[in-house]
Amino acid sequence: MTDSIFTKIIKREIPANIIYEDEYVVAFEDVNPVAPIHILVVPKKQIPTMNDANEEDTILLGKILLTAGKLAKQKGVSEDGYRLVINCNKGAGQTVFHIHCHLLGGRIFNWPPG
Ligand code: DGP
Repeated sequence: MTDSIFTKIIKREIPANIIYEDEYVVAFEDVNPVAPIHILVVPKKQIPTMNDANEEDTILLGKILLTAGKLAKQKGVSEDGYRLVINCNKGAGQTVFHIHCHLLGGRIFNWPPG
């Protein structure tokens, strides 16, 4: 598998505003923000889509969500509310084929999404 753009960010081969890192995940600001807070939480393991995740990724998937929740608190949006989004495949708008969770906050979000 060739390195995704996110793996290149994780390896510091291309720049990003990295705000969190541990042994499982990296979080950085989205280059194209659609909300005042728009952070991507990305597993270090390069899994292309949610369709490719399996039982062995259970802890990793939990780490992604827990990290997003902690960052929401840290960024001060946890009480007002925030949205976590994982797009799977082109029909859902996925453009980078390395699983990632969008943390969106700082504005009102409609439901259902467009
Ligand atoms: P998705 O559509 O769910 O695959 O979201 C991909 C997001 O990744 C999109 O909001 C823009 C962001 N993105 C793409 N390339 C880069 C990059 O090189 N750096 C950063 N920081 N974000 C990127």
